[in-house]
Formats: sequence, C-alpha cells, structure tokens
Amino acid sequence: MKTRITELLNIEYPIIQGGMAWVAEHHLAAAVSNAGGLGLIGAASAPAEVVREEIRKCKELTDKPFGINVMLLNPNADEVAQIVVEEGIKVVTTGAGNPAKYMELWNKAEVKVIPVVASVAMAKLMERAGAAAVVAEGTESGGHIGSATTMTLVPQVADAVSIPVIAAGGIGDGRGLAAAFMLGAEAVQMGTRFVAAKESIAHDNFKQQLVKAKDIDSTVTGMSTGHPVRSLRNKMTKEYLRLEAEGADFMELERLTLGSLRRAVVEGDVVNGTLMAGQIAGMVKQIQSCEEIIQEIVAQGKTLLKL
Ligand code: TUI
Repeated sequence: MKTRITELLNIEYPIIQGGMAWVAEHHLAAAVSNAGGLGLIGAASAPAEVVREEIRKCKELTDKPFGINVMLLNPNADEVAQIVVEEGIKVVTTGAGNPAKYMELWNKAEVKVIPVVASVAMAKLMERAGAAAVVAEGTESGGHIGSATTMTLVPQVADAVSIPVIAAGGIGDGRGLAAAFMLGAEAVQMGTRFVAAKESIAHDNFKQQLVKAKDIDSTVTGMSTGHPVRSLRNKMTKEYLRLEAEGADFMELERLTLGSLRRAVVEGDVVNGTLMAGQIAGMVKQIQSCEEIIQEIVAQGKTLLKL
C-alpha cells in the first residue's frame, strides 16, 4: 500500500489518526505510529507548554514519525506553531481555519503542512500556499465539520490539486479505505475508530457509547453559530438543539457547551458531555488495540483493492 503519502510521511500504512481534542494525546499518537500509521497529538485548546510536554512524552514511547494537529481556533495557536518547530516535529495537520500565516515558518523548518479542508477552494488555496498534502474531510466526520460529503468532496479535491489527498469522514474499515482510494485519495484519516481504541484515554463510558451506537445516532449542533459540530445524540445535544430552535444567542449556547468535551472524554459524562463522533460510530463494534484496528483495515482494504 505504498502511496505518495506513505513516502512523504515515511510510514508503513496509509492511515492517519485524527487530531481529536482531549483524546489525541501521547499514548494514542504513539500507539498509532508504532502500529505503522501516523499518530497525531491534537493541540486543541491546550496551552503551548502542555503541547511541548506531550511531544516529549510521545518521543519516549515511539521512535516512529508522529505529528501535531494545530486547531486554529486555539488562542495559543501562535505559540503552538513555534513549539512544533522547536521540538523538531516534521508533520503538522491543521483544522478549523486557514493556516496561511504559519506556512512560511513551517516550510522554512521543513515541516510538512497538511491542512484539513472541507472545500475545493480551500484545498487549492492551501496548495498554492505550500501545503505538502491536504486532508479532504467530509461532513460524516465527528467534531467541527463542513457540509460536503466525503463521497463528493474527495474526488473534486483530487481533481483540483496535484498534491496528494487524504480522505476523512465516514471511514471506519477496509471498505472505507478501498473506497477512498477509488475516489482518488492516497491515505485516510480516521478519528472515531481510534477514540474507541484500547490505548485511547477516552473514558470507558464514552467508548461504550460508541460500541452501542447505531447508524443514525449522531447529530449536528451549532449550525446557527457557524461552527457545526457532530456528536452522539444525548441530553446535551437535545438541550442545545432546543435552545438553537428557540433562537438562543451565541453566548447562551457557548455557556451550555463550555467544558462539555472534557466532561465526556475525561469524566465519562455521557449525559451532559459532548461525545464528538462521526457517522461511523455505528461501525465501532469492540474495543481493540491500534495495532488490531490498523491490521484489520489494511487486510480488508488490500483484499478489496486486489493488492
Ligand atoms: O477541525 C476539525 N474538527 C474539529 S476542531 C474541534 S474543536 C471545536 N469545537 C467546537 C467548535 C469548533 C471547534 C472539533 N473538531 N476538523 C477539520 C476541519 N477543518 N473541518 C472543517 C475545517 C475547516 C473549516 C473552515 C477548515 C478550514 C476552514 O476555513 C475557514 C476559513 O476560511 O478560515
């Protein structure tokens, strides 16, 4: 399964772990990298020094390449961008915005920049700005999402840019991997399946909700705020959607969700927490190690692709 992405990132399998806030810390990133994929530490809204510590701990657990996801709504993003360079990280993915202002810094330091995009326009802009590849993320994904589906976005992005494309959103097994390749992708990024991994620090209550989830158990909140977020349906999403329908203002909605992802991931509050997850939650059947997840997906993908 050699592609331009496995070559670019120096990894064995074309599987990248999403940079999920609170979940994508050093244990998970190291486990994915040790299993032959690319693990990522999600900087999310963490202070920059916490990110530095995470990087150092990850280096103790793996000598394989791993990357950092910089969430661009993070008020500490400038400092995180600098720490990536100082710590010698060679791959960065970005989310929830345009990373143009960091491109020069990162490219000078030979950091490969892989922005996550939700449109063809943003993919083209990123290629011109010096991105090494793009992740085309469909609306099936968990967390903050765009509106195009993976099935429609990936081939349109693949046609529009010359740099390699990584597909994300709705990919949870080897069929998804094979389908992504058929659409023109050269790797996949997966989040939800890794939230439920043995090495993931997500609370067991969260993992069990994923195992229990069915096909239509995710919902999207925040359409009215311009920051739509997909998560598993629960009391929190019901309350949020009720307030949104009543025309609640942004601050009221913010108050409701403040700290809610941490409540879900760290405290295991599956009632009042935000269980960010993609539409493949219904395909999560058991808790497996990252090695088992990757081996299963690669074996199934190879058979389907007749490799
Ligand atoms: O970033 C993600 N997923 C995320 S970030 C996150 S933290 C958060 N929580 C609540 C509200 C907002 C953020 C949870 N999940 N995925 C990558 C992604 N990036 N999806 C869509 C985009 C995106 C959106 C707009 C990329 C670029 C973009 O550009 C807008 C512009 O023109 O600046």
